[in-house]
Amino acid sequence: QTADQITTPQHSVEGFVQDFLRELQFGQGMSMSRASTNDQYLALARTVRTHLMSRWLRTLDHQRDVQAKSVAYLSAEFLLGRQLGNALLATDLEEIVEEGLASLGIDLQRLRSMEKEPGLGNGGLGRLAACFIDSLATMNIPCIGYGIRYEYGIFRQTFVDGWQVEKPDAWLAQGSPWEFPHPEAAVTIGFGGRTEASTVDGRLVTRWIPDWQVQAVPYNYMVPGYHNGRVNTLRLWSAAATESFDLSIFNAGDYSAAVRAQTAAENISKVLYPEDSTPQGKELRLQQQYFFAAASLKDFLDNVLPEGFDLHRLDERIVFQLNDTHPVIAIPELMRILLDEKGWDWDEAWALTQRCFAYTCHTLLPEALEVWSVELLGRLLPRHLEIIYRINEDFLAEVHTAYPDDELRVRRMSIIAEHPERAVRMAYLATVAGTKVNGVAELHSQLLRDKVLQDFSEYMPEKFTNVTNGVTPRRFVRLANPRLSSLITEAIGDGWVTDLDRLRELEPLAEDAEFRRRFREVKAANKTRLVDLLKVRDGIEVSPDSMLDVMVKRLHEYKRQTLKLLHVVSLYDQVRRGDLAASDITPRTVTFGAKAAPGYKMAKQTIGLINAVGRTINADPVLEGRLRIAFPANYNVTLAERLIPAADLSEQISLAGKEASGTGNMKFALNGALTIGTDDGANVELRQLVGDENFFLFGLTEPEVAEIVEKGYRPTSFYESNATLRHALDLIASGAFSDGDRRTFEPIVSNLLYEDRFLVLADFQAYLDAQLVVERAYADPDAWARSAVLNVARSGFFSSDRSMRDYLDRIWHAEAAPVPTA
Ligand code: 26Y
Repeated sequence: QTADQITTPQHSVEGFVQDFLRELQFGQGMSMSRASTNDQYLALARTVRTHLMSRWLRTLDHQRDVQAKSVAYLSAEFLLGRQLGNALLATDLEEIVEEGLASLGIDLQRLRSMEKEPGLGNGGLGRLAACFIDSLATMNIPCIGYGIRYEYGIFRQTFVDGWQVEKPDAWLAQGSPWEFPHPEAAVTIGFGGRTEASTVDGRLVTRWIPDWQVQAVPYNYMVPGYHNGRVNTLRLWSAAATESFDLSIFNAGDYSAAVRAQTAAENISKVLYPEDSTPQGKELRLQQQYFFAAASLKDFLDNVLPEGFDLHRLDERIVFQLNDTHPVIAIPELMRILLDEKGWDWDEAWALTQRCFAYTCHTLLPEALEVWSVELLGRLLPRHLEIIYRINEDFLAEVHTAYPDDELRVRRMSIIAEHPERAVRMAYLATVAGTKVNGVAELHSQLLRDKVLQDFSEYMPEKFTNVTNGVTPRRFVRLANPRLSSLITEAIGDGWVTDLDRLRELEPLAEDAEFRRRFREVKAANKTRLVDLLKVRDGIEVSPDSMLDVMVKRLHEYKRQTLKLLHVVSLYDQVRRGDLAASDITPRTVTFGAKAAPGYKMAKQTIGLINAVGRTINADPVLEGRLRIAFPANYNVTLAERLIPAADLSEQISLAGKEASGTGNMKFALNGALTIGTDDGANVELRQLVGDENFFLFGLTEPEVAEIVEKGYRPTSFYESNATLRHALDLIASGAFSDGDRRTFEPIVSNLLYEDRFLVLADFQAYLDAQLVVERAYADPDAWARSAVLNVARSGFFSSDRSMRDYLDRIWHAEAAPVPTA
């Protein structure tokens, strides 16, 4: 059957109601009277997805016919967020569904709230991958996303006495209507064992004989373009035991052992690792990485490419984009396939491999650069280790030729580190093997070139480039902020949804008093919506009349949540001392959202401290209506979509030179919050775009930080010379927030006093000063609204559509392939 024969469901209220009832009865097996809300949600999801199905099949047919170059986005994380809203938007079904359900007495919003978001990512990197595949679909670029279908995504955060307690995220438990399993298309992935060299027809051939195997079962997800008839595919792999493996043990009569083997195999895709900056070299993580990298390559070569395709031209059909180092093991895997399975010689295989991969780096922290011990890699993937050694040998010989008198440099550039143990530096491997290496914001790319990968950028400068991150305007403006979207559309039409630069057309309206009034109305309504949600979701009482000051992101020392907290503590302390009248404080609700990696002690302490300070301040009648802390648990994409549109002030206060880009910063600006921020990551570009007068800049610059650190930073000197700071820190140390127990938060206080790796104390005064500027600005709501409108109008650059354009021009060289509509 061809796609043309597929009947598309009707795009009408009556048609929808019929389809929905049919799904409920024949799909879900439920009558209207007996159906639970979850049954209704599942039936709705299945009804909506049928609207995408014909587009999906047509996209696949079209791909086969035109054979355009595709992008394979390899990522260990895809932090998708809820699917229903996005599917409704892509198919233009929002109004029809709302009306149809209402006619049945069902509230669409209620069904939407049933959906558990797939939390298959930690934070920025995973969410970026989700934004990118959304943009590629919308721009009609053939793309396939490859990743892992974790049975448990990022943990669900709860607070017990203010301390973080992690709960498993059983996101699949209530049914998962957005995925399509294909067990018949499973591929087998080997691990362990040994290699065997032999001579065939006078040629040396090597074979890898793994000693255990697992099945990789693909689960397909639809990635709909916005109103364009394209639906790309996201293929996530799930691990299962191989039948033969089970059977051999079963035949030996040990049934229990067979079941245990199955469990061991399934462990590979069981859970997302919740660490996002200190790789621990865990064997299971390396298994996950090879599992999905190898399955994805095999899938593309065997199933996506047409039969008989000449692999020498592989780079004309695909580019594998490596989202950080997590999929980098795909590089030696492609070499292994070409050498050992296809019988190519080394130079031929290496030349092709070097044309097929590109690498994106997302960090600057040295401790976040992934290395795998030679011992572990050799044990799990012996053939790959041999290949990596050979790549390194050839590469170092080349470097030696280029710098014959610089043995030190040659050693520095080795893909194999010698200390503290022999280990493979995955970022170096990716740099050597890829066509391009990119950072994720201008400053970050510059620092990559000048610091992290300096030797490499000197040796092969042409490989290095920048692509500043972006976010999808579909989810983060159109869906998350319907009121602002309507206001914008009314003013300039709806073209901005796929061409975000057009927000520029709003600039003159910043001078229009009526527009500013309506803009403020939108913000106020969004705040009310958030206040209602926080009450129901978390039992938190927030005043809609205060400044909503928001810091949401993973909890990390370099992001400096403690700096924000010291600001709050110092306001509280000044009021307590009588140095500041509570009535002189601009009413604010300081809102945090942050998960800490479960093994990251300092981060978990900080969560405890935020909640402890919140408990004290929120209970203090003197500060009532003036200063509040709100810390809803379990910050995720769904909460972000509610929080960001309501925010007045966006906190982007990382130590300069540490935040590679940030993407929350972009979402806030696009939703009309003003930013208080350091000169770091994409903040730099944001400030240049919106203008100094519409951005609250503070703090040391990256070169200043480097100089202070070079000279020897002494945090106590700031403590000693700044009374406000001293009082705030002393108050925490005194046990004021821990029932008088001085030990509770001692680790945080001593860390700040005696180490302070991220110069919180050095930037403290500058931050307080900047917050005073914020207060003065907020005192004039109309002027604030003018700045906020200008932030929206000038942030169109941060659309992930623009990021995709940059990747296409600078790295991928693929083109749009519009899918013909039926
Ligand atoms: C290896 C393992 C421990 C690991 C797992 C996840 C290492 C890193 C990560 C995730 C990193 C991440 O999310 N980085 C963020 O990427 C964003 C998208 O480029 C940036 O905006 C942000 O600055 C960066 O911290």
